[in-house]
Amino acid sequence: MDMKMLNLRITCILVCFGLAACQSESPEPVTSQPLKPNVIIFYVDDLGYGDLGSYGAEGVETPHVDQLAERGIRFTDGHSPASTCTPSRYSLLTGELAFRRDAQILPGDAPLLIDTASQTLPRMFKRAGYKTAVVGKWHLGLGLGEVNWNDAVSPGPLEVGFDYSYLLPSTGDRVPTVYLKNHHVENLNPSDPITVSYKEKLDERPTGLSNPELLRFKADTQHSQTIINGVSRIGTMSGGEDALWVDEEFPEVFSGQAKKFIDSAGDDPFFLFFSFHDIHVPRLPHEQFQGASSMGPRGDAIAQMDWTTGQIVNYLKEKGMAENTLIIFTSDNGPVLDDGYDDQAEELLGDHDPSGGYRGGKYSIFEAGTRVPTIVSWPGTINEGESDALFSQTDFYASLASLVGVALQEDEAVDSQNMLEALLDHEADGNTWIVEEGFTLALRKGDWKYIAPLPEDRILPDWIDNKGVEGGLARIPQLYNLADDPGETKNIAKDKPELLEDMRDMLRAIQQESIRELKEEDQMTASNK
Ligand code: NG6
Ligand code: CA
Repeated sequence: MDMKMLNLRITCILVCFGLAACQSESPEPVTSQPLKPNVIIFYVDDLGYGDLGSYGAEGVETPHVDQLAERGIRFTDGHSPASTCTPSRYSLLTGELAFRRDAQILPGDAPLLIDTASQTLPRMFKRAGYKTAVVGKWHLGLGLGEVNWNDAVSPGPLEVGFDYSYLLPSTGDRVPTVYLKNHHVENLNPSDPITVSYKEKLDERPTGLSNPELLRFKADTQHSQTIINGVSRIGTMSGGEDALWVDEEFPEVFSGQAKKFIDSAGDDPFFLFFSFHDIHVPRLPHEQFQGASSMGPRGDAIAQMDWTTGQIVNYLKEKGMAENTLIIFTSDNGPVLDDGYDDQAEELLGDHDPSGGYRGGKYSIFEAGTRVPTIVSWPGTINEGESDALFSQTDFYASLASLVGVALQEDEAVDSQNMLEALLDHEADGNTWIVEEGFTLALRKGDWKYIAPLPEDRILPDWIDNKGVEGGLARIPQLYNLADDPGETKNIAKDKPELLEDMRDMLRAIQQESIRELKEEDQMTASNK
């Protein structure tokens, strides 16, 4: 397609259908025939800004993902909502900032965090006629508390808008280490029921503390409970022998599930939330990827993640669906090396910089906590290239609603801004400001970044200081200019009292009111002038 035709197509998507993103009373689509491409969100776990070939990685190659970047938009200022998993996933799927729900890293026995009565990203897609599925890591809680894993586990993804789910219920390092298919544990033998406890030790299986000689690698105390597949995990579990997953099989199992779901959608458009376990700990790549990088298991897990992406993207190509599928590829938070297991991530790093030149990483309020690789690909439709547009994954909800012609309800995705133009055109502007979260909040406005002091009453997990990551937390306000100081080394709060006050007030206002309300007030003030 020549450039003129391409621009015309993007303009038509934005003008003809994008109007729908304005909120309305009606939950129904307000346009007659918006484009309805399939949408896949590839959500990698803990992938840092510098962890892909196309973002400067050393020591590992990522050809499949790099190809998406080549035939798409490669963003340099795209952000996960938070620097840990649960709050990021919560904001992505609800369009609401996670601090409003006080969403923190959830234990493996936590109840479902998302309100089943609320609108969600998959529900929005269903209103547009999509089939929806989540495959992979969930970590948003399941059930109502005290889950009985031998019975139907509910509420979960099916109760918040997914038609199909095939889950790793919490994280790879937390029990239960079983797959949950819709409401039920896969391959469960009823005569060998599962019990899970995060409080007491269930003595059927050895733990890392009692039997360290059985471990493939050493772990910290929190990760030293039940041993499964030679690796100790957080929490204890007994029973369920036939249902236990084998970590090395994740790529085959999850990519297989994704393909099955794609087939099952038939002629309907689909939304697939493909949520990787990679490159979270424990990093146990399949034999095929062992040694694929020069960085040991962490690098090999990146290679495995790349292969898995390729499996699904190539499948779309084989089925002639590539040009009708919008792919978003990104990560839930920044990178971490030692996250509880002695897998040599630090020792074998070489020249690789997982944070890609930014400061901090997972758990951090500095940029590398949330600035993550972000790629959008939709061959033949979008204006490909590199984009420095600022935006947050919280904005995907309103943007995608706009794309598929769904009008948002008044209380739906209240912090999500329609950034569709930026997602489709590398020359378009991004958001004026975004919120970042990492145990405290930060506000980005252009190149300015204000980090709020750590609240007095905030209790941090006691392991946080041992991660080798700079948290960026302080009891005093911080202000940085990322244009001159991308590494956030010079706190200029004292030199810019007025700007500091403006940004502090803005962030406080966001804590009181939703971003949508604030933007509407802004527009009203502007139109009254
Ligand atoms: C922490 C775990 C860490 C990881 C993290 C969740 C300890 C000491 N650390 O509690 O290993 O599991 O939770 O990571 O237990 S996330 O990417 O899902 O947010
Ligand atoms: Ca994560």
